[in-house]
Amino acid sequence: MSDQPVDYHPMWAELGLDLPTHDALLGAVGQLFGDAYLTQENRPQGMDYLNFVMSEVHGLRIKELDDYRKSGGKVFGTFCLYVPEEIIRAAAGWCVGLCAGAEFAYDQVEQIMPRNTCSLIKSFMGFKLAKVCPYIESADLVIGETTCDGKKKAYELLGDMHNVYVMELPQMKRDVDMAMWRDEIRDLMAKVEEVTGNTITAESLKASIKEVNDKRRALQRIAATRAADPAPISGKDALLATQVAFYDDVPRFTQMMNALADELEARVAAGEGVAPKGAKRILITGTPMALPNWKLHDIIEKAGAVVVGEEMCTGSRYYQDLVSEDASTLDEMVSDIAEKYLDINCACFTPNQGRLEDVVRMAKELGADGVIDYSLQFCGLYEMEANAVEKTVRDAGFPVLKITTDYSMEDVGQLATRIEAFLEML
Ligand code: BJ8
Repeated sequence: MSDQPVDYHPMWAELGLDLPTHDALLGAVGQLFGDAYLTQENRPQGMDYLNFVMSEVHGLRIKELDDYRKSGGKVFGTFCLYVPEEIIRAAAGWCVGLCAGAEFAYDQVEQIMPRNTCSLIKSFMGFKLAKVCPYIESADLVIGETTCDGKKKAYELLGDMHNVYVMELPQMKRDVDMAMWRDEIRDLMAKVEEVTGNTITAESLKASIKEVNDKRRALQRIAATRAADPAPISGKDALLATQVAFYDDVPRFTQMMNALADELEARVAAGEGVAPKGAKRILITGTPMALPNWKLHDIIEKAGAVVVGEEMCTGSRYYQDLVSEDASTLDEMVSDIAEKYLDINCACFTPNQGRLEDVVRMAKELGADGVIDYSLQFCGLYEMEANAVEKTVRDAGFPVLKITTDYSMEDVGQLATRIEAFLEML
């Protein structure tokens, strides 16, 4: 076998990427990863797998998607936790997360949407407009959802450039909302069957429920080890595991994350950790951090603290609940899926008391010294809810710091100063 690195440029060209711009993006992400990740000491060996995945994030994984599509398979891109991966996999579709976590081509983006739009939306639109995301270009269908107003309208714009389907998500959790949500999931099933040409059966859905639950169980094991002092894994590494969960092959990822969890459990038993025992422990709550957004974790951990949990969609909201595996009919399974997904505590719901309870519970279980509430600028939902989070967390006895930021690196110095001051008073 040759040791020559594979040249993926022909594949990227076939997907329609703008090659010079894409090369520049990959170079920047590689540098960011090196600075944030490869400078860490005493990382678990199991992180080698995620390092490898990152080194091939636009390479080998895209090649796998490409091969799958060439053999007749279909790929579905999603932006939000509410889109059930189980449904897609039950029709032999592959699901990839698309939320983008880097500032890109904002000049083009601001020609079609307001400047004061959150970074997450601007980023995915920038990736599309600049033709630098091989995931969206590999997606036969992008599945959006009516969560926040910005996303809703952005999907209309995206619909002019890509094949888009939007799920209607209720914004309350009453019985009537659940009934409507079940219907939405049935409609999604029909759409996925149409795109894949495959029928979802009770058997295939049962298998995919189990498979996706297994992925969540592996992430739950990793999360549980973070309650130990010293923490056996950095917050940055744990965040990366959840970010990669949205892209990677499900059975392979589950296997590798269970191996990582074995290692972390052994570290806990041996009293080994990544930060010195007694390092300040931080729980983060807020808007999701899509790849390659590692900004806040990086600042906190370079200041000597350790992030022990994320109450966010790239964290506990992704893996803390499982779909029941008891059902035997298709209808029962759809109900179980609807129930599990409507239980996610996103700020687009009113009221959203469950999130407040989760934050306090997690802060206690993980032995946090303080909580950082993180909102992306111009995200009205999370910025508004930050006040309730602050009050609830403070009333429960935890110091809290509210941070509003975006994907730019301009405020890193200022954030570092605020975070260092917060850590000192803990
Ligand atoms: S379930 S958090 S992934 S909607 S940050 S785009 S809300 S303006 S991301 Fe989300 Fe699903 Fe909810 Fe999770 Fe809008 Fe806010 Fe931007 Fe946001």
